[in-house]
Amino acid sequence: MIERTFVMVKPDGIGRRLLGEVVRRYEAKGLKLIGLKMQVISTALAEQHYAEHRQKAFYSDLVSFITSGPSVQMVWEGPNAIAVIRQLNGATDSQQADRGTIRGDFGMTIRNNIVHASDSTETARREIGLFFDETELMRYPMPDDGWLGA
Ligand code: FUP
Repeated sequence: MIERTFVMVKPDGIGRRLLGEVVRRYEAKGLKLIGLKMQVISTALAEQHYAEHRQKAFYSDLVSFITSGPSVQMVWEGPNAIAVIRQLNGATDSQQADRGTIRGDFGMTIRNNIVHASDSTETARREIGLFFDETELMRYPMPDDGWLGA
């Protein structure tokens, strides 16, 4: 199934000049970029984004970190894009993540793990809606749309 998923390159990823590397890996895989913006996200937006973690001990540090500098928000589309991008990103804890994944190759800690991506279709819909208007998502053909089933 062709899915959309939400990705954020976090302030550590931007600060370490890894935006291009992340985008390159998703493009090389064959995924399609349909939305992109850069902002310092507000505390209110960060709290909404991470609402499921409100009760966790790491929550306030997580909100401080994600609002500490510019981050890049993106929407990517492709066959099973949600699972495919989470595979490319690797395990949440960078120190456990497999080599060859973004977090395994570049992440330093569980918090400083370079990138966020949605973990289900429901989360993807919610997160895309938090950061993008439908009019900001591009519809355009790719040469391989036909044989990918798009
Ligand atoms: P993920 O879906 O891989 O982004 O991971 P989670 O939803 O479990 O966690 C969200 C973010 O909280 C992670 F990206 C990093 C941060 N985190 C911590 O800082 N400490 C923890 O113990 C667990 C997660």
